[in-house]
Parts: sequence; C-alpha cells; structure tokens
Amino acid sequence: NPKATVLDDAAIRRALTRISHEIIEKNKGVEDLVLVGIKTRGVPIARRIKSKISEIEGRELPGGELDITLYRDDLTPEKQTSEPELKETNIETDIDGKKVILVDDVLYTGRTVRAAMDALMDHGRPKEIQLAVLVDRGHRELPIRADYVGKNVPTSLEEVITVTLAETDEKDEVKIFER
Ligand code: 3GP
Ligand code: 5GP
Ligand code: MG
Repeated sequence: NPKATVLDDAAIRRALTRISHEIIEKNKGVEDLVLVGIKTRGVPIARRIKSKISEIEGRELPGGELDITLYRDDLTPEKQTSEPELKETNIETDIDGKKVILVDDVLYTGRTVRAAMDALMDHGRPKEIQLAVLVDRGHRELPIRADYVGKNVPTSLEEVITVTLAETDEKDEVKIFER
C-alpha cells in the first residue's frame, strides 16, 4: 500500500541536474572525476549524472559499476544477518589518484556504501571518494553520509522506499510504502 509519491519524473530530473551542478562546483570542474554506480539502480542514476555533467562541461567523464549483493532475500531489518558483499567490479579507468563519486539510489544503513568503498580501495588508491544518492532514508548504522542528496526522506523502519527508473522499470518515480 503506497503512502505517497516522494519524487515524480520531473522532480527526479531536477534533483539529478542539481546534483550534477553541485558535483562540478564542489570539485571546481571535472578534473580526475570518475562516476561509479552501485547496481542495480545506482547504475542508471550514475549514467544520467555523468551525461548531465558532460553536457554542462562539454567533456566526457569515465564511469564504472560495482555489483554489491544485498544482504537477504528477506529485506526486513531484523533478518539482515550477513553483510553486503562485492560480486563484480567494472570500472573503465585506473582509479589511482582519481576522485571517485559513488552513486546509489537509496542510502539506508550505510553498509552497502562501506562495502563499495572497500571494493574501490582493493582496486586502487583513489585520491578521494564522494557519495551521491537519490534518496537518504536515514537509519545509519555506520558513520557514513552522502555529499549529494536528491531528497532526504525520513522513514520509520516499517516503511520502504521504491525507486523505479525508465531504464529498468516503466517510469521514473520514488514512492514510500508501508511494509
Ligand atoms: P536496486 O537493485 O535498485 O538497488 O535489494 C534489492 C532491491 O530491493 C534494491 O534495488 C532495492 O531498491 C530494493 N529494496 C527495497 N527496500 C529495501 C531495503 O529495505 N533494503 C534493501 N537492501 N533493498 C531494498
Ligand atoms: P544500506 O546498505 O545503506 O542499508 O542500503 C543501501 C542499499 O540497499 C541501496 O543500494 C538500496 O538499493 C537498498 N535499500 C535500502 N533501503 C531501501 C529502501 O527503502 N528502498 C530501496 N529502493 N532500496 C533500499
Ligand atoms: Mg541500490
């Protein structure tokens, strides 16, 4: 049972455009930036930001993907016994000395991002790692925060956020549900 639409397609587009500008501003340009999406839906979000930044700056950026398997088939918090694990890395450039921007759809406990940072460190020595997420739903269990946030959506533990994107689903939409 859906409770509310948090972001519609126009709001998602505006949020990603804003984040793209914020990335350029914070980094004073796009030198040494690499955009890495976390599968599944972090990947199309990273691609959209990457192409928006390229459009603004007139310059292509390297990209990549990390596949971090999520904990469980059952997604209720009390059943999350194991840690998220890296399945696959696919980054088209050497990340040594680069500023890697990790991109994910939803930030929750922070454990996926921690696993993603571990994977990057195994891959090279990035100069810096930054984090961009479409939605921050709170409930962090680690000292991790996002540098760029599409929307902060305070949730209860009983609520879930659904993110659908044109690339993987029918349309662009972020909704909040009661479990
Ligand atoms: P994603 O591949 O787009 O990241 O975990 C598999 C999918 O389930 C994820 O899709 C995520 O969007 C969705 N999901 C919904 N609620 C939760 C949740 O509370 N925890 C996790 N790990 N995934 C969730
Ligand atoms: P974390 O590791 O921070 O607990 O969770 C982050 C990952 O789990 C993200 O990749 C995200 O896809 C997924 N996730 C956690 N909570 C939610 C949620 O409420 N909705 C959606 N769509 N994904 C979630
Ligand atoms: Mg995800």
